[in-house]
Amino acid sequence: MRPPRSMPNHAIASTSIDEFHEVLRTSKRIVALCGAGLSAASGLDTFRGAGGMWRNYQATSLATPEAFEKDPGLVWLFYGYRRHKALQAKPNMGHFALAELAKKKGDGFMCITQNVDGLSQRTPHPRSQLKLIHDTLFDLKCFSCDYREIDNFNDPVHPSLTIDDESVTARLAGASTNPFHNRIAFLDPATPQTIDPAELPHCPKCTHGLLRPGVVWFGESLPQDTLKEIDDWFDQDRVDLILVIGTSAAVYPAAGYVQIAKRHGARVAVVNMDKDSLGSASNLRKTDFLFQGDAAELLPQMLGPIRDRRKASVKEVKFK
Ligand code: BV8
Repeated sequence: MRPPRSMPNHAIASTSIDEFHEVLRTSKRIVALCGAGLSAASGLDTFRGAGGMWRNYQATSLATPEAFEKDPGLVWLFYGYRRHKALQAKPNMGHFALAELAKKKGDGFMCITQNVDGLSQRTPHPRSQLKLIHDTLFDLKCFSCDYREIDNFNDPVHPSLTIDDESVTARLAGASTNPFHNRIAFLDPATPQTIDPAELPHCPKCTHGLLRPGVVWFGESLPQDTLKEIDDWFDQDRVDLILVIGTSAAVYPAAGYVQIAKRHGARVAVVNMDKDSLGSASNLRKTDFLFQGDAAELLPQMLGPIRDRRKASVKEVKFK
């Protein structure tokens, strides 16, 4: 009997870890799609809920080229804060469990991450099996020319961008405590810029362009070489399982990989604190799985059978 339309879409998905282990054991090709929830246990904000706000600014409204055009200093303070937090943070057992799965499965596993925090890279996760589709906080690029600097872990990234509470609060003294007012003020050309752009880091190549965080902003295209690597992996053969981990799966094209995996024959296994807003991972089938809870706790249990405990290392990989 088909469940009535109103029935929540996950009601029929399995929550049995034993059934999942059976599927895991027999799966040759597995893909993971990860979001901010994977790094939540490492103390990093997510984009939804409280985490979605930075100092009364909507995080997503600062993650756009228009915002940088309008007030590069404000956007840099936002990214300076996130770089600092990410550098202070440590990969959690969820990141390490995925690294072990990657080592065990070799080319049979690909991890697509929307996260720009660099935590997966700080585990022994084979780099060729880790796809950074929104790039990273730790690359810098020129807003005007094609200059790109990789692996810049300076904190602060520039003397003008000290992110201690005091100086940021001083810099943002003019901002309202009401996010709505800030959005309006943001659109108002008369609103003064937070930091004089002359003070901000400039491109060493073209000298006039401002350096910007090397992440993919809304409205910007994703790294084509990475997208091609992902498509090539999908086109090699059927896919048995997609792990949808700590993501609201609402930002595209990333969220589209759930459907692509299902079209390649994959079962879906969702790992999320929240069982309702699952975005493109909604409409779970009875052959799919839903594990509600903290990814850092659930992933080691879920991937236990695959992980070779003797060799399982949780040794963090230091920055270069
Ligand atoms: C583009 C980097 C075109 C920067 C990011 C199709 C339909 C509709 C819209 C579009 C479409 N195609 C394109 C669009 C527009 C747009 C888009 O998708 N908009 C959305 C809002 C509708 N997409 C774009 O603009 C993309 N570019 O399309 O360009 C183009 C093409 C050619 C040429 C020119 C242009 C670019 C999108 C990338 C933007 N950059 N990040 C930065 O980080 O600052 S997106 C950013 O937001 C993240 O990377 C991520 O993708 C997204 C946030 O989602 P999550 O990571 O899932 O985080 P969230 O907080 O939402 O959810 C956390 C989840 O974890 C929750 O479910 C929570 O319950 C759970 N959770 C919390 N704690 C835990 C947990 N789970 C487990 N354990 C826990 N402990």
